[in-house]
Amino acid sequence: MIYVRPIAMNDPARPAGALPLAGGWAWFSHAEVLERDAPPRIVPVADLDAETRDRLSVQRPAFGGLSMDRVRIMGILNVTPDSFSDGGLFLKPEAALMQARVMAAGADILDIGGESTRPGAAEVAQPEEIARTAPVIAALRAAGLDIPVSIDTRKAGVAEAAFAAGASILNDVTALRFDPKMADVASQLRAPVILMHSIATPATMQDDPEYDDVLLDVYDALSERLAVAEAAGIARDRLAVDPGIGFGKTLQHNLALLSRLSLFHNLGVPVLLGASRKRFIGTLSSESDAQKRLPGSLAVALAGVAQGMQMIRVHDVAETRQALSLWQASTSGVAQ
Ligand code: HH2
Repeated sequence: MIYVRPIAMNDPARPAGALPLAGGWAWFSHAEVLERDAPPRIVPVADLDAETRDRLSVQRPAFGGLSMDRVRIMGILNVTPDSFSDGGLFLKPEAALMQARVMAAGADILDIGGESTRPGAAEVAQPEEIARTAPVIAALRAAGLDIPVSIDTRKAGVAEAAFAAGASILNDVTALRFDPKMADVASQLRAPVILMHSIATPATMQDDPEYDDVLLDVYDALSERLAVAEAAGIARDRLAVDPGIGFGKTLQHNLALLSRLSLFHNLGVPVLLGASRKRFIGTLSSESDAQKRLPGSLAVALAGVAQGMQMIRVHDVAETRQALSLWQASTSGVAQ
């Protein structure tokens, strides 16, 4: 089997014959062809078959009502006592609502979670997770905030309660693996779903994770989860994928994924990148305090945008918005 990775470019000068990358801001004139047992090759787009060229270049359908022709910022709001960087800050509903208002000013989506999935985190009982998340979603709707809300959960009951309260996107860090009811519930809710790659559970995922080839293994796993979701009745145009940075991955695994993220466009759906404040940023910058990892987080987010990531999940919404608009202006030569 071969894997075709478009080589993403952002230069204002496009050679004739170059194709738009997933209908977005980047383009590609060459692709890297990867195989498990052969060295990579670089080929011009003219050498790709028509189906592959189409899949890599057509604009993705709108996801959760948001067009995918520009980068969408997902703001993280963890209503938990123990999330790795904002744990305990927004556990009180008033604090969560205030943070939601601040984030809604710059974010395209608010991602609300009631269970930390940081490495080593323990599972939260479903009633407790519902009690943390659903009232906050209801409160922000009651306050007139109409920003799309995604519920970050691996439990079907939490997803149902969140949708009843006003959420409209499901973000499952186990790609529908954890709760046997999740695929059916997502299908019944007609939810747009983000399928994130992870292995095992947060409690054990960092116990020496191993892959044959992390990039290709994660790609195959996401391809399989897309098929499972479709078989459960969730249409392809309601699905997005995420390589799951830090979820069952070493530093080297994370970097191997980040440097070749554009491969995931071959799955034909929008791709989300979540790297904000994560441990590998602390490791590479010698910064143990997660709240001081903004510069590294911005650098990784922009590197993802350069590879055509349609959605980026971040803690620092206003700062990311500023970095993104300057990146866009200075790569395109046009004030946005
Ligand atoms: N990362 C976290 C949680 N949910 N969802 C997606 N789609 N992608 C991610 O990379 C992702 C995610 C972990 O980060 P955070 O929510 O900040 O921490 P915690 O799990 O400790 O609450």
